[in-house]
Amino acid sequence: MVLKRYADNPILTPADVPPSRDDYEVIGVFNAGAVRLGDEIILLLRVAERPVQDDPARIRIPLLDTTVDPPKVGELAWSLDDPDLDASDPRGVRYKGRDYLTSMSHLRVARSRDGYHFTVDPAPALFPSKPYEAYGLEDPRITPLGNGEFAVTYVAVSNWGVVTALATTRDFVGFERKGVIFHPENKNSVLFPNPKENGWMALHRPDSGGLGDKLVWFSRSPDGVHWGKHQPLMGLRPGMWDSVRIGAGAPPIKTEQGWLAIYHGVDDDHAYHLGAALLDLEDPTKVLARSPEPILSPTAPYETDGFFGNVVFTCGAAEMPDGRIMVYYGCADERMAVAEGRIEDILESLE
Ligand code: MAN
Repeated sequence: MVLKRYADNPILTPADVPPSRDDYEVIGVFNAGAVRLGDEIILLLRVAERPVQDDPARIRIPLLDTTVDPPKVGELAWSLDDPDLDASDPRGVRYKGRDYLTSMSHLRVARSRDGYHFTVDPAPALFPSKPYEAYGLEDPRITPLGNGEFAVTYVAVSNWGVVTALATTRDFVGFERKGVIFHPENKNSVLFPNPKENGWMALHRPDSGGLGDKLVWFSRSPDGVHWGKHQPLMGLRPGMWDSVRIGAGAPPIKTEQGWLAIYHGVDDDHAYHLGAALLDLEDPTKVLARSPEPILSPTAPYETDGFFGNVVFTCGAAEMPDGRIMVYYGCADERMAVAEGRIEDILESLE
């Protein structure tokens, strides 16, 4: 594998993260956005939590109650033998034809000086507060905008569907919500850095739910909020590691050879791998090369076993001054790990 795992992985587990309230338990800390800021690495963690499950015969699920103003955290509970309940997928339940998630995620900041040991903030940075966020905020990607600001594209989930929303921040303390930028169903969205120099560009993954492959699209915007010129960029490759579905991961990195985009791919056995693509510098709608083999596959026990096993999934990587790249990734929808490599080695592995 081109990426080498840190020997003391995982770097964060649910036990390292206090819940947002006393009657809740954290069941996952994963799929974090990452950015190097001065001499620190900042992670924006996806923290999944739920009410403490105190009765083995019942399931309690969290969600934002948007019937009150301001919205507040509420919950639904059902008996597990209720014939109207389908709880066969650990990630979600279906009750009387309506889908819910079994946990609600928020975004939490963690900081590190060495890139391996992180201090997690005691309280959420971005917590569900809008109707389109009623089931949670997930999988944030952080892009430096080149003016001291950072864009955070995140997945917002509600009974309206799965959308991509945008927030901006200067300090990872205060955040400004800019609203939904890609309507349902859309996730795995990431912005290219420095829009002043490169234009506003995004990779994202619409999903019609009906006819058509789940592939990566490319779009442009005049301001980061209004998006258009949508076009398919990268498709599925039957028989390979990215045969079933793909999605953009870390923000594309500008290299002399082109934009290096690390993305995830799902194979025929439902395993989530990481690989990379090289996009033309002048015209990023041209894909120049892709990973013939994954640069990281779920083989370590903390990747194969967990809440949802056989998953390595990245939302962020940190470019180091010495040409290394630290790729932060969620393992089995439960914990965070880091693997590193040299950008030139990743580029060389592409075909
Ligand atoms: C999938 C998984 C979950 C996520 C939902 C909604 O089921 O990626 O982790 O919560 O989609 O985005």
